[in-house]
Amino acid sequence: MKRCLGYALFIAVMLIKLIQLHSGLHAQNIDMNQQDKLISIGSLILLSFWTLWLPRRGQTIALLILNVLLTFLIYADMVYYRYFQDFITVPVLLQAGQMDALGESIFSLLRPADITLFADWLLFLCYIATRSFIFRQGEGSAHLHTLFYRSPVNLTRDRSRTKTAGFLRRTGNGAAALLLGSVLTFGPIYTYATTWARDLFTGNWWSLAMYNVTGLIGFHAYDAYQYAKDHLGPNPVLPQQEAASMKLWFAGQNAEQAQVNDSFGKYSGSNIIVIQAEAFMNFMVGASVNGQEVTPNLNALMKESLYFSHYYHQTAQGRTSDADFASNGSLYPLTSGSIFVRYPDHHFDVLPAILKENGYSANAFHAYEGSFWNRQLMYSAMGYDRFYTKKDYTLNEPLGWSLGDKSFLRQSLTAMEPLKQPFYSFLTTLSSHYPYSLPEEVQKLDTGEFAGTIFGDYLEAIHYTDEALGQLAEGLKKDGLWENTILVFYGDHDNSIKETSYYEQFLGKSLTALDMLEIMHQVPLLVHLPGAYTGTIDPKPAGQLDLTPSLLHLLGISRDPYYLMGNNLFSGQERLVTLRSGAFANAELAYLPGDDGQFTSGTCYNLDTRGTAPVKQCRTGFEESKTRLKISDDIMKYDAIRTFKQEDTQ
Ligand code: GP9
Ligand code: MN
Repeated sequence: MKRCLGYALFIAVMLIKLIQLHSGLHAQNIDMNQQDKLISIGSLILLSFWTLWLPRRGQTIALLILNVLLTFLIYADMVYYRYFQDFITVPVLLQAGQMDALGESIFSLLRPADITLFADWLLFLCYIATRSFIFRQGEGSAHLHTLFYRSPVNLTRDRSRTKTAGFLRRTGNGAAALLLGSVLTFGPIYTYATTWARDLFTGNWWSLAMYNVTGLIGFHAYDAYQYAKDHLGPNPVLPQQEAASMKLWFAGQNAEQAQVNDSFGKYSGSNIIVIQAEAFMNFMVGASVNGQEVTPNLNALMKESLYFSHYYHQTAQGRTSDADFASNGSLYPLTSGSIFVRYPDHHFDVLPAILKENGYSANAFHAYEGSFWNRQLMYSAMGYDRFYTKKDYTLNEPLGWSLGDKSFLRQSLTAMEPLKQPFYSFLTTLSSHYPYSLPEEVQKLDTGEFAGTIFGDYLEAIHYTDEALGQLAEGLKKDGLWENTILVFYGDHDNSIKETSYYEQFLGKSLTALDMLEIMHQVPLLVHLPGAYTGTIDPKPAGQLDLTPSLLHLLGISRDPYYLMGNNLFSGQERLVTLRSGAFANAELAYLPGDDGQFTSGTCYNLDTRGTAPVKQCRTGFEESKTRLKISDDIMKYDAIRTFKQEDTQ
């Protein structure tokens, strides 16, 4: 009886912790429903039923160990979710070296109230302390070790039982628990998987949607299973029919997007400098705080450049590396982990390699550890001649994680000067990384009402990076590179500051879900072209996948031999921009998926009225978005571009 009570206590305590995690997920407005709770109880039983087969002491120890491990997992997920709005997966764990580098960032994600997650440990320690005190006082026959060892009373009783009876009872209890756990877990999951979550186990487009079906333990079990399936068996083979329809899709996209118009090849032979700026969002471009422009240099450059005012970042768990891959490889990121880490050995058509085939030199610049996001390996696979990492820079302006952007861009420019022209240079900035706290002597923006908040710090960090951009433009002019270089500047992803109130306060208006979708997903894209150019704003939706096809167009390089999914921003064709979550925007509509990923639970918006539209109007965009995400996922899974290329050269 005591054994069962202890076991029930373990399940109850762990359930409370899972509920605590659930209530901290911003994406969830609702409490766990009854079925979700049953799944959680069931999966806790499945995780621990075997402890009932152990003798009492063994069971106590096993439950304590399970409690510690599971509590750590829940807490790690909780903290990780606060930053990434996602759960830790096996590929993320394989990037665990990066967690060290997050250092201060991780610390700022911890909350005092988190201690409640460990309350049972504290109670347990108090219990131990009290027992040992009583023991020291010599009062009572209880020995501290009776917690783990059979009491003399039990020993006497056990002796009177046959070993077989005890064994049979334990076996029966464990088996009953296994059965109960399976029913509680798989019953409701089966109901979900055969109704609203029908596509989830085939598409797996979003960790949160999966979690909503399986609960946290199920999510991790499924993720581990997926990882093992991906990596522990023979290489998966792409079915012929699927390969043919993928190739057909690419042929159609190439035919539609490869328009030989006036701008095709207009800047052929130009150098290209692409700056991917950390967490540089679009909402504050052109805006002021306390009468001071946040991005005065970008605003000035816009007057003589092409600026895409509705440019979407298309990143997922791989954050900076996803932005890099979407922009250079024109494919979607993975639902889980980073392509840089999971598939550096796969074949992709990427901008540096394509430009190298066309006589360019190609170099990557990032003043940080070369191993972060597996760049060292991935950049050499992408065809860069050289990757300039932290060790190639003089750390004369230490800031945040590494070198300040001003010095980073200055030193990178110096390194570019002797390069063989035309060159392609890809630069990734870092100073405006979360949590955005710059030392006072660097702060130049009076953020007024935002001073002392993370949002104020963010504006300050962006203002600094903007100044670095201005200085780089000046440097390029001095060097004489300005006139034969296409300068591209875009943001990698959002700033992870989710509180709508900051944006409402900053923009001075209340914001809808559509406004927030745009704010959190739009980053600026500025393209400065050689020669005189009057500033132009392109307000149609565009996204990071479109960068490589568009640059190839300007250089007059045909996209036909390559497998690139993005739009050509100079084709004059309609554009569909799909995000990893399945959200999309085209010229008229935007679609925001619901938590379960089902079409009808999403919201369709009319971009003219900015109100909601009947969801069926978004059906076509939804289906095409799903097709694109699946093609991209299949390319990753089957290393399909390698096969396509082999077939193409036969
Ligand atoms: C570090 C930098 C930051 O090298 O790219 O990555 P993020 O945390 O934004 O993905
Ligand atoms: Mn980043």
